[in-house]
Amino acid sequence: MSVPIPQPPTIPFIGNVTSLEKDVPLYSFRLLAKTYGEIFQLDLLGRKVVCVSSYALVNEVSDDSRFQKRVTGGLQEVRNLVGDGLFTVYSVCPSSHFVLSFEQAQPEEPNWGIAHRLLMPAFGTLAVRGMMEEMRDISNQLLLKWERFGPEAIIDPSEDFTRVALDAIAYCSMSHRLNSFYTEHQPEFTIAMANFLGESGLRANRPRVLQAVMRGTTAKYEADIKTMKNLADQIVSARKSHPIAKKDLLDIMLNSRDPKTGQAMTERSIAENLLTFLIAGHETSSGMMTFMVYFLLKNPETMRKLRAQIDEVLGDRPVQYEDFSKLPYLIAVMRETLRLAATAPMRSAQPLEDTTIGGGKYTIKKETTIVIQAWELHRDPAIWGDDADEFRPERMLDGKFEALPPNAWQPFGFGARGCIGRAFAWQEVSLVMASVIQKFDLSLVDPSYTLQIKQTLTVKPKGLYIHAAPRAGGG
Ligand code: MNH
Repeated sequence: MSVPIPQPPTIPFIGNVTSLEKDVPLYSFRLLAKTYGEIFQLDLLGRKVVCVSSYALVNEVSDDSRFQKRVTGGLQEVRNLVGDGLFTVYSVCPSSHFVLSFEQAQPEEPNWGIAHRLLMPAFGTLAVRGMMEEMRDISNQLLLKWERFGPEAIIDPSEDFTRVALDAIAYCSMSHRLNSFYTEHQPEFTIAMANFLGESGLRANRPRVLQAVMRGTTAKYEADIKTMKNLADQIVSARKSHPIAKKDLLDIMLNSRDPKTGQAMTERSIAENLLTFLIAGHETSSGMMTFMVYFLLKNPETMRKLRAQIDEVLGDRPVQYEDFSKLPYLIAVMRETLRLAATAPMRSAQPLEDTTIGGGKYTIKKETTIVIQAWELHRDPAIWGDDADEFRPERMLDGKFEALPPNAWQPFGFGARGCIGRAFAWQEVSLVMASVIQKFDLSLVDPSYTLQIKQTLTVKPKGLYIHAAPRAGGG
């Protein structure tokens, strides 16, 4: 028997938009989940959105044969910059009504298939392993900066991790140095990207009439897009006129042919995917490292255990790829960080046909947006128990992580449209965080700091400042 999906009271014309906090929609989504339970729906300026947050429902919609990624809201606005790049490409052509089989249900905009097939191996574990020394080059810039600034300096870890993440992606994937550590303020490109992502999120929930009169904001938005496109075009054309020996991602995109169709990627698609990596690959990783610092500083016993393992395995030599498998506690801390603070807090899906979920309880029409709330999923007591809100890396150790039911831990999304940069992010965060903890005693500038969130397309701690004191003995 089908039952209605709960919905908060609506206001004429604008529906539930006022239910969402403008700066941190995540707070509102979480509150609504607490109030209405595992499923509720919202009317956002005529867009109908169904939010699911329990393990049972999320597990059910994590099924590529029935549901596909939906590009909507802020993500749809990001298309203003990266069009049908990997991250923002539409799954089903909006006009298509003929999705008949699983094979045909694969993402349909052709540029997804071509880019996906060319880039999957290039982002695989083995290829990423080959980027270790380039990542270290960037990571060392952070270590050197903190060392030279000394123990009194007030550090904004989110800014410096953003420098690391952006520079690492640019250097590893396109052999381009952004050199973010050599400017006092973030480089023009970084600022343009941050503004662009913030504004993309805001535009998604702004009524058309209001958007139309906000000329200054729109002009700024367009200028930021231009700044970023110019850099991408520059990188591509510089490479075309000066090829290099290295087979980096840019080289693969320029010179390979899709094994399935024999097609090459167009120059536009290459530029869009370069920008896609920069977008998809920096906020999520830098937010993850910032949350990790926050959790470690709030849980000194965890920090002590992690430090002890790092000291035991590494002593004072630089971490190597082979060490990662000997640092299970580091891995557990990383998993637990992404459980409690998935930096991509929501993803959207849509059913391919009118359907029901929850054992026939809830009817969901084809092309309805389903929002999957990772923060709630990752706290479902049915999976995580009564201490689900506690930061406890031990729950990820000794085979417990491997024994989790499918889709219980889903910070990297799901299925065909899941994260392509997972191995890259994992290696980068392992390298940077192992090195930081090996070399510095971290502390909060304000010991009474409590977590606040800054939300753009992703989330990260806001107003977190730390000291980083080089460890006695040189570390
Ligand atoms: Mn990443 C897709 C999370 C690091 C490039 N990424 C996704 C999705 C999630 C995600 C969730 C699915 C989004 C959706 O369903 O709409 N990604 C992360 C997290 C980290 C991360 C939590 C780090 C921590 N991602 C990276 C890095 C890169 C990257 C690093 C690039 C080097 N991610 C992508 C791309 C996609 C994606 C590209 C889109 C893949 C596709 O749709 O085919």
